[in-house]
Amino acid sequence: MIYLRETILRHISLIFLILFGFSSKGYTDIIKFNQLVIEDPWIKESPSNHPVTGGYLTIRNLGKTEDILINVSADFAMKSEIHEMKMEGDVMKMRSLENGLIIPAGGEIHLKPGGYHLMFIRLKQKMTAMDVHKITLTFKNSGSVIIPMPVYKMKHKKKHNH
Ligand SMILES: [Cu+2]
Repeated sequence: MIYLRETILRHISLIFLILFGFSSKGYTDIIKFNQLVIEDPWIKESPSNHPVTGGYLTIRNLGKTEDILINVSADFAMKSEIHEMKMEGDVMKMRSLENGLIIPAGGEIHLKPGGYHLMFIRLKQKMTAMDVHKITLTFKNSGSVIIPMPVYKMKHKKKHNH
């Protein structure tokens, strides 16, 4: 009888461990969406009253046809855009990609600091490290997907454990 109770307790604590293991993270950093795989999304922490910040992620296209990221929206910003960095003379400038960002068939695009990025403009709230925000990405062929994006500090280096 005692043995049985211990076994049950052990099972219950194992279940708690599993639940806690999942809920302590609260989000996943790999999102499969149709033929696309979205990895390591994150938003850069913003200092107080800073009006803008960047969002970063990797988008892989496992399909045989290209797709285009045509829109991004976030309820914590008045406006969200897809940006590229470009040298103009010897000055690095960023500009909005009005026609979207092509994700080539079988290819992958990295949105990262200093390169392509999501731009969240006129923030309605401070982006605080470890908060998780939901944003909507819209692709021309695959449609819209809502993804969780955790906030990290500028120099955050994501460790891969997969
Ligand atoms: Cu930008």
